[in-house]
Amino acid sequence: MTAMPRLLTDLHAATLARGDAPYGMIRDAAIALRDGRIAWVGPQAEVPEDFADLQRHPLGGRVVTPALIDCHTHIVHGGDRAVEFEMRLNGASYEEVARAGGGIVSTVKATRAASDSALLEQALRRVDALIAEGVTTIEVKSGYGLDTETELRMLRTARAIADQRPVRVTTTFLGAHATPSEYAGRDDAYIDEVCIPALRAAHSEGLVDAVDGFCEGIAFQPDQIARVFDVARELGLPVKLHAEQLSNLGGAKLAASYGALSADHIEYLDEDGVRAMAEAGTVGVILPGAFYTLRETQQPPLDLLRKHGVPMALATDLNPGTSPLNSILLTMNLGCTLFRMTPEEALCGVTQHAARALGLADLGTIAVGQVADLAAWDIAEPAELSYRIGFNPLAVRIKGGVL
Ligand code: DI6
Ligand code: FE
Repeated sequence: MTAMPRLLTDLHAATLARGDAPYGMIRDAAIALRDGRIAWVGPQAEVPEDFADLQRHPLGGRVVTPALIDCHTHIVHGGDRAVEFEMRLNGASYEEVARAGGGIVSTVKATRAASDSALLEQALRRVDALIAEGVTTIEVKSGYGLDTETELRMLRTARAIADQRPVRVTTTFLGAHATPSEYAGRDDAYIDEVCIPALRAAHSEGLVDAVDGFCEGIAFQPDQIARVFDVARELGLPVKLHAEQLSNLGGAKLAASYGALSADHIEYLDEDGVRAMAEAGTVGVILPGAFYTLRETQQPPLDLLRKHGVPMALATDLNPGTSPLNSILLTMNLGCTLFRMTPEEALCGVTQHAARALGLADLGTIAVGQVADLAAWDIAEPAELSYRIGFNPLAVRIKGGVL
């Protein structure tokens, strides 16, 4: 569908773009859309002559925000981990679960066994739930293949999502997610013989927008992540990192040294790491779904991130093991209730700062020249988006100026 020029009227615009009012709010506003971009935004009483004759589309006094962005997902994967969820609740230890074949390896097995069409079909159902909540951009990681063929299949599937649904997909190579069973005890060999060649193959097929890794005691050490990031830099690809989720290995500081787009999870981040992120312009991505699912206790240092002006994004981390969280709105509520983000920080976290975490400069705010990705909500105040638990007030979703 093409984007017809139009003037959205009778709305309140939470622009997230202007420093003065909270949310950058413009009450009784209008937004002019042209060629899929925002041509003008301001008080409806001040619509310029140029836009006065556009076809009007009244929004009934609703609050309009930038469309939502889920900047950290593992939405493409085979199988699920419901059985191990049940085993754990029946008292099984992580070791018993692992011995029974649970954990990341069980998702790797299911993903390798799944056909391309099955991977896509299962992903589309998860994508549809996010679309229903006003999401127009989704980041999708590989990382459950852990062999070249399956890593490529995962990334091709991610690209195929955007062909099947009105969403923008950015892809992230996460070969350094875990060491597959065939390389048990040989992490370095896996990095050199599989992860890095798979990255090169994926890049040569145009499948990679960014490179990620899991820097953790149960995954990869900083020096192993650095070997992958050196290749990303050689290929001209930006990096991001699962860092300080369960311990502090200095992952965020390592990521910042590569000018990373983001460091994600960061529950165990210290002030040294926060300073490094602030200097590098690295976004802190807050992932309450894994913290909630794992019943973690160490909270990310929001006070330090605020003190040093590190932008905070917020995302589902949708993955079958530690964050089977398929709702960006519930993610906002968890960010506020579990970590005490403010509702304005939460909304900014799934719009403007989520865009920054993906290196997308023309998304995430309502401002002239930005892509016309918008959401109109049946709410009186933006705080309602984080306040409600399990309620979806989306009224209108606009992607690229198309309602
Ligand atoms: N951190 C996590 O919590 C997930 N991956 C990661 O890097 C775990 C993924 C899984 O358990 O399937
Ligand atoms: Fe993740």
